Order: sequence, then C-alpha cells, then structure tokens
Amino acid sequence: MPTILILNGPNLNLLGQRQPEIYGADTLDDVADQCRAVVGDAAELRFAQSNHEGALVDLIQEARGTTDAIVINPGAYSHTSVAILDALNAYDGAVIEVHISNIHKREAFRHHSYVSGRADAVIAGLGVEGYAAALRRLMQLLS
Ligand code: DHK
Repeated sequence: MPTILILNGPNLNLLGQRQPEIYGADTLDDVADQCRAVVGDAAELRFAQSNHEGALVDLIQEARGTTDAIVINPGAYSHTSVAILDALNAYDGAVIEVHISNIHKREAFRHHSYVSGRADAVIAGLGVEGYAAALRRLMQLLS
C-alpha cells in the first residue's frame, strides 16, 4: 500500500480562520478528512504542518525511503525557500505542489515558486479541493 505525506507550511494551521475570502472556510482537519475520503483504504496518509522552514526540511528528509509521494503546500516558503527545494531534490518519490489560491492572480512576489522546479505537478486555484485532486492523480501514478 502506498504511503503519502501531506505536508503544509506556515500559517496553514490557521486554515478556516485566516483570510477565508482567499483560503476558504475549511480547516486543515477538514482537508485531512477530504483526503482520507479520496484514498479510502488504498493508501496510508501522513499529515504534517509546520510554521518553521527547518522543520519542513526535516520532515521531507524523513520521508526519504518511508513515503512514496509528497503533496506539499509550502505556503509562503514556496516563494523563498531554496532549502525546501534542495530537500525535495534529495527525495525520490513523486511530488505534487498545491496552492489553495491561484498564486498567479495575486501579488507578483507570489508568482514564482522554487518548489515548482521539482514538482511533478502543480495545482493552484482549486481551493482546498486541490489536495484531493493531487491525491487522485497520485493514486493513478502509484497504482
Ligand atoms: C498559501 C500561502 O500561505 C501563501 O503564502 C502562498 C498559498 C499561497 C496557497 O494559496 O495555498 O502565497
């Protein structure tokens, strides 16, 4: 059975409370429930969130050899973190990058993501449905 890590970066612990006009009303727990509903018993899901860049690097390193894929929303670190890119470049499994909002429709500083240089797919602007879409794609890739 494949194992998939769903990793969220800074401020995504506030999902549902933070700027709901941009990020929606669902919480991270709601997202986890939606993810479990997509995969059912066909994959093991692991969930992690951190507001700290180094902690995210540690979690990606720990995924080496222990998970088949990562769904990552790096939050603001998408736009700044070479360290997270380097950690993902040292990871062998599939990587799908998710942004809840359409970063290309927002401020110019959000238009570039370092992680996109490694990601096998990038989803932006589907709202929290982007996590479920990423998992549907991974279940195809990993089957
Ligand atoms: C989430 C964030 O926290 C922002 O810093 C990114 C991303 C966009 C999102 O759309 O999920 O710029």
